[in-house]
Amino acid sequence: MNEPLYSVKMRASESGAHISGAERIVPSSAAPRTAAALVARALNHSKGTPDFINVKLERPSSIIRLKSLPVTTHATRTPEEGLSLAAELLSKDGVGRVAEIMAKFAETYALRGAMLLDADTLERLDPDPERGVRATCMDDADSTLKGVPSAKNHFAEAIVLATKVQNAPGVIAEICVSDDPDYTTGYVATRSLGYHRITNIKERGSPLGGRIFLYRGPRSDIPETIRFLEQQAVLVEDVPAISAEAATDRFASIAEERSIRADRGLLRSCRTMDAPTGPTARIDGRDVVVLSSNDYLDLASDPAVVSAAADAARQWGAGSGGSRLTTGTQPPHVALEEHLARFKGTESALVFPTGYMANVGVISALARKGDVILSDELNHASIIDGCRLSGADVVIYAHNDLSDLERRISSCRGYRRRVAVSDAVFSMDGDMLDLPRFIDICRRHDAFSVIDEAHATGVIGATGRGLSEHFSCPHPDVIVGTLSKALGSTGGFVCASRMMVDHFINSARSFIFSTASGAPAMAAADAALTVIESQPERIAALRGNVRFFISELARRGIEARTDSAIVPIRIGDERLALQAADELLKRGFLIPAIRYPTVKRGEARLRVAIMSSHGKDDLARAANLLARHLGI
Ligand code: WAQ
Ligand code: MG
Repeated sequence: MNEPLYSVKMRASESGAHISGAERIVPSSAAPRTAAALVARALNHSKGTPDFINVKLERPSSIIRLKSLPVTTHATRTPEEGLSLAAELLSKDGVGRVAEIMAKFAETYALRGAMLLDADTLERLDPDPERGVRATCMDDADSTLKGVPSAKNHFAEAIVLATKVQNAPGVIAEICVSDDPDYTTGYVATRSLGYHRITNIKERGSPLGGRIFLYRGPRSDIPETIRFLEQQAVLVEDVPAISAEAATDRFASIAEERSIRADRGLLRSCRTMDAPTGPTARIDGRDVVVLSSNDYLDLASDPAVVSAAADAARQWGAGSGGSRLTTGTQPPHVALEEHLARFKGTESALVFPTGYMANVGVISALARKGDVILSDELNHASIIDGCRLSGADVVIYAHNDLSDLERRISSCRGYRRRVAVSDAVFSMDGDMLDLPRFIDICRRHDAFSVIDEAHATGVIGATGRGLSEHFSCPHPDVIVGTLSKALGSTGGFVCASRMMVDHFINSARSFIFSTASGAPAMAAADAALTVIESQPERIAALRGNVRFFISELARRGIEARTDSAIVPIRIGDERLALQAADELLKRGFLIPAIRYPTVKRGEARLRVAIMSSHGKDDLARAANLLARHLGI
């Protein structure tokens, strides 16, 4: 390939102050995207928002290729230790007056470039004492393959610079300290010793950094040395791989992620609720109507449920003290599992510490490499994570589009196992799976059918038993569910045949390697099931409230639909959704904004969750505020 190479340089500043600079040498075909990537880097810099970005492309008249200096890393614990190692390395390579050279370092802090020092007389040789000498026009020869990193990779840039500098005529050594406050790694490079990284060479938090190039040779050669440093294009070959993590300032890169999230309206934090959360709660000392709880039937603080938990704590203790397969199984675990199986109408049930772990455990126990999982594009994150963990091929089908599932499953023949998995009720849209058709497709294509009834248990079906009750249809092969929503407790579960449950006991790693839930959580869920069985009117009340709220919205021109107790109100823009949620909270209604990555980018929404115990007046007021705030 004889494509011409171009040097692409970017420099960004704000009010004249330098923010970001970078350069690459790339084949002409890669030049446009390289320029774009460098501009993106400048625009997302943690140091500020540039008001000036200069991008310059040049075709160098000659390019030389140099082999990378060999790299050695020294882990030092303190800056003193780091600096004395640097001095030791320099003197080992025949540099005298090391202490005086190190003292000169203070004068480098103000420079944008490096100080060029006569190694013996310590005279400054760089022509511009305000700026110092800058090494430019260089790149890693493989950089087009590696792409342009979005965050500065200190090592990748420094090894290229150091290699060029040690090949400049007359230069015998370099010492470098980064000016990034959080990057404490510096280096000493010499032609014979190579590149020595020193992991702690300055105090964390200090913005003082600089470079000294040491020169030994005739004065008459200095102009050529400076020309070489500033103008000669250089590609460095065989740069050793150092993990991006080890070479990127790890704290600065975390701060950068945070600022990008904040810019996009995607920053999150935990909010403390000051009172038990039911249909109402207290936040920052103020009473609010909660329209975001998954405690659909208001069982988390039901007296029967609470006293069952308290009794169990007294009898069995707060924690189980062990995995279910060692010493963690207590009578309340067994009783709850029997009750769950009876309630759902399956042979057997198994409890997991959380619903997330139930999905991850079940899916990774059903499928592995050589298998295929078909997964709805809007399935919950715990299903997605289970798919990833399994190692199986994953085929995503269009949301709730069972024709698409059927098309895709038809072409999944060569696999050992096929597994189709879907939420029963989709947590962010509130719509429901067509279970009879799902099961039919799975049977015809010899696939395991798995559904997650997290938002269906206690909500769907006349007595809250879920989708099979609603559709009067058989069960799928595996039902996953949670104790943490309508059952008012905490934990997850699986309902299936004895054979399948036994398989999960033996192979679901999130079950095997977790400490069992405590007896109080088990007894609470058990008592909640009893309440649901004896008071089906709670489910009727929940359904009545959902219908009422939807009609209140409709009366005010907001079209919303749901098959469950989740009512999404679409906004789109993340920041607008956040503003709406803030506004509603100020007026006493807690309705959270749901944003990426929970939903797709640009599909932010307010997500209302209805409870059986909400008052009609509160629901009507919420609908009113929504209509007013959304400007309808
Ligand atoms: N030419 C000469 N001097 C320069 C240049 C250049 N192109 N760029 C920066 N300097 C000077 C300037 O005074 C800076 O304040 C100082 O060097 C430090 O620059 O993990 O990040 O870009 O092995 O902060 C070394 C360790 C990281 C890497 C060096 O330098 C590793 C670093 P920074
Ligand atoms: Mg820097």
